[in-house]
Amino acid sequence: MKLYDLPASPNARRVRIFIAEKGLEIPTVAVDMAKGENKQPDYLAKNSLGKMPMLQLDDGTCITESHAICRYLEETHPEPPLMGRGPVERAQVEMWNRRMELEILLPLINVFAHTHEMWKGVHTQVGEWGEVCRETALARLAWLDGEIAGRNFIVNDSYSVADITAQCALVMGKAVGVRVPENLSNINAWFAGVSARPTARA
Ligand SMILES: N[C@@H](CCC(=O)N[C@@H](CS)C(=O)NCC(=O)O)C(=O)O
Repeated sequence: MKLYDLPASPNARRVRIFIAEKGLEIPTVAVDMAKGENKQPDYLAKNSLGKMPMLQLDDGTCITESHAICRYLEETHPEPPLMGRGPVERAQVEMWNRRMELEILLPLINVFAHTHEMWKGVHTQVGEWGEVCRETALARLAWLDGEIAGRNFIVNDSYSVADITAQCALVMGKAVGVRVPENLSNINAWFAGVSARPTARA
């Protein structure tokens, strides 16, 4: 089994942290996007979208989409559970993970994609949309701060994939200048906690 990785990617980081939390050691292959390695025929044959992360199993099966990779690892290595225990908690983790993806991570990725120099000439950038996404991300952070009041984690009282998605989103935010405002004390306390985990820099 090997993980096709993009070290700076928030989506790849989600999977790396998940793997580390499970205590697994999966070899990684760093794909050099700057050199276009992900657009070469051999990579496209494995993942026609040319994106990372991608997990290749020993029988050659390729799984893409960070959440699908995490799902596979959860099923094959259930302990410690990172996707909830029992039907209700599993649904809550799914719900919050999806919220973290759509409401926090996606706007921050859009800020990066539409305002950062790195993407100039690579794809069409709409700077104004990037700025709208910046405002959206800040509004969603204020929302999240209220939601997690009194909690140490995004869902109930244990660390889950929803925390991983949210923490990777905030790391991405820092890279594009969207920092959590100081007055959002619940998020700041939660982020300090998850960032102190030994797996945070996986
Ligand atoms: N929905 C996918 C997104 C994967 C994705 O967009 N990966 C980016 C890095 S964060 C990538 O590989 N981009 C390369 C490209 O678009 O050329 C997931 O969750 O894994």
